[in-house]
Amino acid sequence: MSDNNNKSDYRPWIWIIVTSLFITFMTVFVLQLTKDMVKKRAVRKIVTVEERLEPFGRINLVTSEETLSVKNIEQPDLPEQKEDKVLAPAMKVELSAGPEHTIRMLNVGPTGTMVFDPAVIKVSPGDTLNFEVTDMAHNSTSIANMIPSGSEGWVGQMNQNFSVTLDAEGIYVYQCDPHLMMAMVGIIQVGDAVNLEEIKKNSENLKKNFAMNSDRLDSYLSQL
Ligand SMILES: [Cu+2]
Repeated sequence: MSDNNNKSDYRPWIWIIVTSLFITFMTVFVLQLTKDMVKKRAVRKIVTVEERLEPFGRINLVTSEETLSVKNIEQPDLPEQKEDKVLAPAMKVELSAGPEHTIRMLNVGPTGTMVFDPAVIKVSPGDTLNFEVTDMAHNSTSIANMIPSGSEGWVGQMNQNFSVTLDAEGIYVYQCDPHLMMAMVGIIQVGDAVNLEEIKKNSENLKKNFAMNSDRLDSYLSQL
């Protein structure tokens, strides 16, 4: 009798343990299922242009003996990026009227993402170019071997409007330092394109810095 009593004393405990195990198992199962669903949703989430194009990397201008060369420093692995659409067949750029011209720095512009606008401009010797930081995190720096010989070029500070007056005739190619990898470059032609051949030659080297929009510079040059 006492044996039977002892046995029946254990029964509720066995049930409690079995039930607890079952509840634990079900909870883990449901949690895992929810996690998977959330994961699948996150993958499907649409990534905005801004999220894709957050500034990354860092470009420094390094002075060598005679020329400045452009180098990438600590270039991170790039996320998969969509290329901008290839531009329509190039229209030749017209001479801009007046002694002053504004070039805006944009995250999204008429010719793509991370662009100067206008990206290609033709002006007269002695004209002034006003760089305007319409969007943040941009600057404009001339590229040493891609401006007319004898010209000093310029180095614009980040997030600051500034002006440059260009007297020497020829083509000036400039870049936005943080977005060179995305081919954020621009071209100013002052008077005649006397250094076009040299610019075309040196553009091959510059293009090595582009991780995307690699045809952008050629497209700009074809407008001259
Ligand atoms: Cu920029």
